[in-house]
Amino acid sequence: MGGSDIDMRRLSKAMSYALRHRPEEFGLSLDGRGAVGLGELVDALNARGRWPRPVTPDDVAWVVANGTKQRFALEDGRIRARYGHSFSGRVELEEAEPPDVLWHGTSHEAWEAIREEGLQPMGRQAVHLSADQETALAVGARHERGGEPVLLRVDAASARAAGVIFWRGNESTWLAGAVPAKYLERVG
Ligand code: HQG
Repeated sequence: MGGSDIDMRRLSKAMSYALRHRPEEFGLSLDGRGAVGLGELVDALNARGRWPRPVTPDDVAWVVANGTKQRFALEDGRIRARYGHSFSGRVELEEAEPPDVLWHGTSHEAWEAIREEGLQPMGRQAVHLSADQETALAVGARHERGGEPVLLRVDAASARAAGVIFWRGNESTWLAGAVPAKYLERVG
């Protein structure tokens, strides 16, 4: 990513770590939506990491705008992760109506549990679903090294009608509460 002297992939990972997983390690106190002032994040990144030169607000804004996925939102000088949170305090997201069908890619091993228990948030605050099959397969492939992932079709419309809450992550990512197995169909 980018032609900068700062490795933008490394910067993106540090931003994810600070905004999704360990804000306290960076001395950050996120608001209810998981947002923090851009300047505060920049100061924290500089205080906690070794960089070839100080990270600037423009570097962080570059990652927000040009990262491979829309992982972050920067609005009115405040930045937050759009999905992926794992810290214990709950992030308030805006509930949204999902498309009727969503997808989830996973490993064969996880599928053995999912077919019984349904999709659980596991280490994160929400279950992560994909808007299209291609994205789901890419997400699943991370868990199924060297093999074809398992592809699940999620009957989001019925799950929502039954009370499962959905939130928008980014263009290709939806978040949900636990999804019972009856709304899942293995298609690959
Ligand atoms: C599985 C990436 C056993 C689930 C991606 C998944 C995504 C169960 C794993 C985002 C289970 C959790 C999140 C159950 C679910 N028993 N295993 N009952 N229910 N699982 O990494 O969805 O690049 O926390 O199938 O693009 O893989 O970081 O979630 O395999 O959007 O921006 O437990 O992370 O985005 O794994 O990926 P993860 P995920 P970034």
